[in-house]
Amino acid sequence: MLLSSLNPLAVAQGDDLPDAVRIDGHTLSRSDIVGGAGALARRIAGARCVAVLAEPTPATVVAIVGCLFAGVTVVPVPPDSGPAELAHILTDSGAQAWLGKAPEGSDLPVVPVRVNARDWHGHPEPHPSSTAFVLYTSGTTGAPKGVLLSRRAIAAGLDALARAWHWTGKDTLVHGLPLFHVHGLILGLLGPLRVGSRLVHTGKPTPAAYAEAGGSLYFGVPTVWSRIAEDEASARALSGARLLVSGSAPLPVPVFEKLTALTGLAPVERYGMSETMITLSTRADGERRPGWVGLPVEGVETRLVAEDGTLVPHDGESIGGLQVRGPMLFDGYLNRPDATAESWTEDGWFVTGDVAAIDDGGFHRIVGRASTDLIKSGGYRIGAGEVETSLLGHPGVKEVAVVGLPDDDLGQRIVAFVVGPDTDPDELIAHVASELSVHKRPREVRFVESLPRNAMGKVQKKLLG
Ligand code: MLC
Ligand code: AMP
Repeated sequence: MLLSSLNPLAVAQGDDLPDAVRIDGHTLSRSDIVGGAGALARRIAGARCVAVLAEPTPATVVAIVGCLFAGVTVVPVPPDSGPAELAHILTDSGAQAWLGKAPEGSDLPVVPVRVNARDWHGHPEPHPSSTAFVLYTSGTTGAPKGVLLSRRAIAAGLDALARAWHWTGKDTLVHGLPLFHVHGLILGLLGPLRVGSRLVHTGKPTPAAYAEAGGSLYFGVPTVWSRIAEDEASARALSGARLLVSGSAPLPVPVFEKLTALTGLAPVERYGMSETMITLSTRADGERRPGWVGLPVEGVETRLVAEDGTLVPHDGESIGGLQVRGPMLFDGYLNRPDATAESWTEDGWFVTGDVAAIDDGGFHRIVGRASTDLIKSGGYRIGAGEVETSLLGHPGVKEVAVVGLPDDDLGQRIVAFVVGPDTDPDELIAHVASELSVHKRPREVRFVESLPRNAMGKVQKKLLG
């Protein structure tokens, strides 16, 4: 049964489920999670905001649910954050402590998470408008921005997906995605806890681990599905599942087709953002069309707007900037009223920055990003500007342009075009890794005499490749 508020554990009200969550070789029952989180919630009650190093472990599950019980905002931190990124996330969010493990060198206090502690007292339900999470995500330039997600938005977003995918307590969800983004954390952890299904977290999303898990519902980014489609035995092992769901980046049509042929299941593709959760999806009981992401989920409205501000017709061909509104949208970027204001139209629509087409039946096709400066690699969103700033801090780099070039495995791979004396490319890649998280490293560095610029001096990234 779905709840109208965000009681994160609808399951707290049902029967116990001995294997509610399997993660990192451990099995947690519903009562393990409720009792452990309850004990933690008592200890942190009154705190405002804490950081959680989002490793896929039982401690992370208990920490996050404990915060939801206590009404404490969580900042999930990527475990591989480089020092510059980590310092920004902690300062910008104002996190008061680490809950559980802390990375080396951090001077914030640490509150231990005792997975085996138990407390069964209830907790007053925090206000639905309160901020459950600050999720850091890259913009085109500058440091990552903190996306404020309320309890209300998360509840609305998850309930809409449960309806679109017929997701119920009978399902076992399987995925191995990181627990610091909308996909792995909100959909992939809070989803099962709210819907009451089981979760098997595979640690890494490898084809073999997905094949072994025996689930009914699988989540993956396109890189994961493409690797599974290349591993026929693992793909065939998924044929007993109910739904294979892809999102976070475009699912290539050949991968859609190969997966369908091997598993007998046409994947469900859905579209979302950290700022909006999931707004478009094909349905468990509806058409699944390769290259298309389907219809708005419950409560969502969309429109396409041309550069001159006029509305674009829904003829399946004409393209425009995709704007959305709905109950699962974020409450703005933390400490960034400028960026928040820029992302909304005066009449209350969120400007996604993606370009799309809509057909006369309301089906949506995502054509790409309006800006070349947001790269999607392996489903991770990476701002070209952040990587360029890091590279410019290396003495061997005079000028640089970072772009995402097409890649069969990752969708896009990060390539840095560098003007400067020939330096060892690995040294430049290592320099980025010393400041930012692992997936922000360029895969390739190409040295060039100069960067293509227009008459205004702006680098023309579309000419690089
Ligand atoms: C990576 N490696 C590099 C490198 N980059 N080595 C040298 N130079 C570089 N530039 C290393 C990695 O550390 C790894 O090492 C090895 O190369 C393989 O890396 P990889 O090819 O990237 O594979 P992998 O690590 O397996 O990662 C692929 C992936 C991962 C698909 C598992 O990208 C992933 O988890 N993506 C999910 C992102 C996600 O959840 N996005 C959702 C955003 S929310 P080693 O030693 O570790 O093997 C959102 C909203 C929505 O978008 O709609 O959902
Ligand atoms: P993030 O903030 O990491 O959630 O990234 C959001 C971006 O991922 C969107 O703005 C899109 O560009 C992209 N995206 C997510 N899902 C899809 C999809 N199914 N097809 C194409 N792009 C997608």
